[in-house]
Amino acid sequence: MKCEVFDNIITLEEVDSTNTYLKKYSKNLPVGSVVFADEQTAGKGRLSRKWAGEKGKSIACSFLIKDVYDNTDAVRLSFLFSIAVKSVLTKYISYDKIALKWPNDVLSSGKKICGILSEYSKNCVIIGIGINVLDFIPKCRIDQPWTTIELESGIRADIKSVRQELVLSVNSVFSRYCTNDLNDIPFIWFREAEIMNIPVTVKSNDISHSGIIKSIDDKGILYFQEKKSRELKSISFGDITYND
Ligand code: BT5
Repeated sequence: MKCEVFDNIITLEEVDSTNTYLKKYSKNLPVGSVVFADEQTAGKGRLSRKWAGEKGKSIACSFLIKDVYDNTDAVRLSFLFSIAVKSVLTKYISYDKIALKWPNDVLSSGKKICGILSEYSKNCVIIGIGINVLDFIPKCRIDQPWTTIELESGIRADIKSVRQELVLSVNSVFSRYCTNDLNDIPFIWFREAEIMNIPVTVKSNDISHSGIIKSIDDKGILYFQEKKSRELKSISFGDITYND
């Protein structure tokens, strides 16, 4: 893959989902394309979950990365984007409130403030980012604690400025960490997340385990020591909750 600079910025008033838009048009769009939408009518999360937002109150965008021939790179790249989001959020919210949650959420005060959806399609990786900026009333139920930049900081941030800060931050993180070998990225993320030895509940395939986080591997698989058996187990998809 080419480690591109994101400089082809498309802005839409309304779209079903910015990820779906890029999937549809990836062939004709140049390297370095990003699409922002004021409103999504069918914003989506992982596993067909819904992503909520309200017109003009949040960041809803997707970044297109072309010429990717290993679908594991989709996971690795999504880690880079969460590092870039963290850096934007710390302009508004104090650093110690922000946490990176495996695989691709960003939390503030333990509540979800950003979700990242990475998809691999036709040798492209599409990274969708939703950030709650201003307070809003969700149209669909959000079945977990969530928050906004406004709630966390008292700042009514300007959406256009946050968009610009995000693109700058992504470009800066890419130029720092995105080399031809992306294998190191999960380890960089793990250090940045500071989650070594943190108690966690892991849910995958409707099975829950309690344990302590121990490590990550170059594919982004997370390893934890299960509390009961003390065995080292891994999770490659699913959800975790930090229990501190
Ligand atoms: C994610 O999925 O967190 C990925 C969300 C990605 C959204 C962006 S917006 C731009 C781009 N276009 C899209 O269509 N999607 C991307 P997941 O880990 O599966 O989490 C989904 C869960 O988050 C839902 O089931 C809710 O519990 C919760 N949720 C939904 N909307 C939320 C919001 N605005 N803030 C916080 N949590 C939310």
